[in-house]
Amino acid sequence: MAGNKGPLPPEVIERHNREHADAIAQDYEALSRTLARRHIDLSAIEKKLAQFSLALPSWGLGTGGTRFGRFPIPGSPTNIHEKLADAAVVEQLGRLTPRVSLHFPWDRIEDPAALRGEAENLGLSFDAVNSNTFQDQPGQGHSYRHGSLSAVSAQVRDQAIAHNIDCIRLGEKLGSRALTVWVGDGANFPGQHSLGEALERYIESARAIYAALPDGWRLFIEHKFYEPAFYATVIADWGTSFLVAKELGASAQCLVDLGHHAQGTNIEQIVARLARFGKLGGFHFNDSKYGDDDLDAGAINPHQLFLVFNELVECELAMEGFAPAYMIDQSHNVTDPIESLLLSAEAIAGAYARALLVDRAALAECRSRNDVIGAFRTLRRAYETDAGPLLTVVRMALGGAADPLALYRQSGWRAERARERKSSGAGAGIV
Ligand code: LRH
Ligand code: MN
Repeated sequence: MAGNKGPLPPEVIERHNREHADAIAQDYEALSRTLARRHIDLSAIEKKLAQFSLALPSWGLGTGGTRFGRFPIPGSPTNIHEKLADAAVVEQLGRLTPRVSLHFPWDRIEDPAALRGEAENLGLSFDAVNSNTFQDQPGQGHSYRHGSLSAVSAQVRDQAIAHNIDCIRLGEKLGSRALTVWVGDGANFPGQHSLGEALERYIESARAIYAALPDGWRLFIEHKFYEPAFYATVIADWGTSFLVAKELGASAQCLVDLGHHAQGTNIEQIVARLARFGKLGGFHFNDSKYGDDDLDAGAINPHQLFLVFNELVECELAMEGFAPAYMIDQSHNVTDPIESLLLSAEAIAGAYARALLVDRAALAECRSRNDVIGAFRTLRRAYETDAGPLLTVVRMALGGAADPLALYRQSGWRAERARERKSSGAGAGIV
């Protein structure tokens, strides 16, 4: 965020940081001494961390829910303008999330050019846009009850293709450079649809969307192994997503949503494979214990997040211009979304920071002579390093808060919004 464009008074952050400066300096000094003994150059790592950033999900700024219910909190955002204001608070305090990923038609945009200006004034820009052909909208011509891009009906497919192209055109006006396509298309019963023909119809539809991509745009294909289909999902896994992306062309890549894999899946290996073949387009970071729980990133399995970033750092070192789109996709059912996003962004940056602290030379050396425990310990040592002081110093240098969560709570932002915002009926978060 250039300068200080956020909704919170900058002097409030400056006073807060002055109060924390000594403690942070002591913690940072201790960490620097520890890392110096490991011959780790902190300044190079700080430069990388200062360049690291994520996109917030517009749909994650409202309270999410499940099919069993949703419990909005007072002061939840009720439209895109209020969502951007909340996103700007997350960015102003955490300095990790200067972009927002929009979801259409959940986000109703009257004037894209004006919204683009509004976002810029808040220090924000727009990342990949998301289409939605997994719900029927009022007045919609054809239902997605039996699928969308892979539907048997050509009219349904054409409607879904047209919606995706509309999302691209809207995204262009907003300065976005990618479209994420996740479809819930699939079957609940064996025999319900032809597993082969359904994919062929999806590929044919995706080709039409791909052909509408402006120069420099990417198409992200998001796989998911189940839900809402509970027997077969058309784009169920990374293999199918990869083959379709290859089939479409160089501007088509795969998006890895961490929650979209069967239990026990080695997601970091999927990341390494997709990156190796130039098809790793981006991520939807979140966490899960059972299904696609969309829990806060790092809340359940922070080690997996670290191992994913360990692969990403190896790719950064091996591949020129390696730049997947880093986005968050969470559903905040029982927390204040701003608090969850502040902590999740920090957990994701923390996983990256620890991956940057891996002694790569020592790791390569252990691997070269099959020193299994040596290699494991080299990784584990970085994972067990508290990178907190490092992240804090980088965040404060970028104008963020020493303790974003504490300052957010002190700011009274949500209580003030509760006084001014009308209660958010349906549609602020997922469900
Ligand atoms: C599907 C998904 C997809 C979004 C939706 C909000 O589960 O991960 O990325 O469109 O959540
Ligand atoms: Mn997702």
